[in-house]
Amino acid sequence: MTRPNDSDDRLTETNSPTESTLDTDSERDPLFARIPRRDFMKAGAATGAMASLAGCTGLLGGDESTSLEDVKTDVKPGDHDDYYAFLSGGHTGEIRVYGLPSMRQLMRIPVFGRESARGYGYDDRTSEMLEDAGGYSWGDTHHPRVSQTDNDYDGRWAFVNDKANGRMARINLKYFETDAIVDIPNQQGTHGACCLLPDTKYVFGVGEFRVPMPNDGQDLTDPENYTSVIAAINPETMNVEWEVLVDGNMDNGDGGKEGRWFFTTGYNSEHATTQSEMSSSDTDWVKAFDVPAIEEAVEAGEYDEMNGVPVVDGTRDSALNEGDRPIVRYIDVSKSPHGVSVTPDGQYAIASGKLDPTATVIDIETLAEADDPNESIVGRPRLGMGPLHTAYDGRGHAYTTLFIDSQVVKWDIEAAVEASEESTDPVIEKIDVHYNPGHLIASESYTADPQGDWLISLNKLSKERFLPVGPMHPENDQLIYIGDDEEGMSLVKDTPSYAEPHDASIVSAEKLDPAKVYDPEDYDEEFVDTEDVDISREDGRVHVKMYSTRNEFGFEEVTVTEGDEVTMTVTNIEQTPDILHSIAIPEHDINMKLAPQETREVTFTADEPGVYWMYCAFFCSALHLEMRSRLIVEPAE
Ligand code: RUQ
Ligand code: CUA
Repeated sequence: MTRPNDSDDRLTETNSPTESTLDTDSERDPLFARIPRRDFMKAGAATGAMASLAGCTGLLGGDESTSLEDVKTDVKPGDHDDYYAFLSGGHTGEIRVYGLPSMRQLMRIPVFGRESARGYGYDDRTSEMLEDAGGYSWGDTHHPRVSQTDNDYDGRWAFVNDKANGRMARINLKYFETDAIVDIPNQQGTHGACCLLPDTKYVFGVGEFRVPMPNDGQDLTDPENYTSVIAAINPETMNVEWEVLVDGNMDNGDGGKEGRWFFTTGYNSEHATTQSEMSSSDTDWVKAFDVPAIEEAVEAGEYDEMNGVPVVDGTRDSALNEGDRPIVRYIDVSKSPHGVSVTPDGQYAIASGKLDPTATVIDIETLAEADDPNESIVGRPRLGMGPLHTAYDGRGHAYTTLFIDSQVVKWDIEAAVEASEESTDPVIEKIDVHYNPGHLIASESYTADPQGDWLISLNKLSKERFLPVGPMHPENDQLIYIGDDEEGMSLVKDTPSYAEPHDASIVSAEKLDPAKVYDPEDYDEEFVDTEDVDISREDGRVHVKMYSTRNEFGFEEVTVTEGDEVTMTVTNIEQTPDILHSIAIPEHDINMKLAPQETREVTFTADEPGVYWMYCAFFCSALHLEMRSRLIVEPAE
């Protein structure tokens, strides 16, 4: 198999650090003058109308500044929150669902690891899914992104990456459960996860770790042969449609709003393998992927197939980057940028400096025409130490976490475009957070119409803010009110959290419509009603079909023979929401959650003769403890 860039000079050339081509102020001023000023208020007015239609006190119009006294900050017992927040769980491999503004944890959704309360990874369907996706027992979730249609949340799915094993998962928001995982070929360390908008045509997995391609034991020691790719995943099928090979590695990503551009930050333009070498150059890149141009290249067969995926060469010197429509534009930014996010109006991509105290504002409209993509850099405000990620309120402000300063800085985007480079003038205010924030997210910040009221700062350290619980401290997710431009940002709540939220998406409650019970049409397992109970035996295989309901299983006992392969198909026939059962089988490492109208199936070998009380692990009624069935395993003759 040939490498996509086999004959490419890139393999022998030394990638000397690109010189910074940031223009001087005087050179750039004429360009600044050419940039059309976008009216940020437009989006705000639309949101305001929507909020009043919804009659929801928690939703601000994007252009309205509202005092904290006039908004709901406490959610009374029995009342509902205004928003869902989907927080990643980092190396717990899960997603957590919070309500906002209460910051109550409503649910946990296991994604990359088994989880016993749900029986996720215990029944046949979910354990096969985890097995097919590589069979790892954990993952590292960072960036939960919710699907959109027309740049607004459509309630279908959430997606999240696995940085540890190069995977992407899909969560079905009808059931709030993981329904697909793709093990991304040719990619290690899938970091950014984000959608191509306006309609979530692709979910992009952004490859952080550079490895030889194929990573099969060859080219181990020559880092020049290491590569990293972005992967375009079809959200419906979760197939990887194509990948693009790049110089340097990649980190975070975000999609433009108009279906053309996709942005990633990256460090290691040096192609190094040690930390000191990776930060030796003064600049790295934001890469802007021209998606339609890439699609054309794929159509035209201009790729090499690698592990079943068309891989397009987007390295700087590739033929596809030489014509008048390069497929990847490399924009020079200060070294080791971290987050990149597109403004709600789709005009700018803003990359945070991390090692540099500035953010880089890239004008997206000019990117297509610019001979030198560096000409599209239209602002570089000085924000503070350790800028990592940026979120938006829809009123023209950006909010950036300052990891080293332990602050969130609020700044004016247009002022940053007008100001000279490294000016602090665009900074409006800073608020202390506790401590060392990584990501932050504002309500609906990833859409075209952020709500502009709440922001969560996902702080890596809590230090002494909570009761001590041993050497491992909780992290601290702080809720900040950003809806009042006169009074400024207000810290409203501290929320201890278990390791380790990296990013979140905040979605208005009315945009999701989760099911209360399962629809049997939505799964392949056979629904077992009271009249369908059955035990069939054939050649050492036993198939038990039974139901569960308050307070019984379809069989009071099930007798099998040592060595039998047993499949149990179990339906919860309840119609009543919130009445869950499970079937837990002691000493067989089995527990299957059964929500109302849900059927699950589990297959195991009955290899130890004895009596095992299969029981229901959800406290479902007064006779819950009595809800059990006896599994009798008779010794083989
Ligand atoms: S990256 S804060 Cu995935 Cu910033 Cu963690
Ligand atoms: Cu069913 Cu407890």
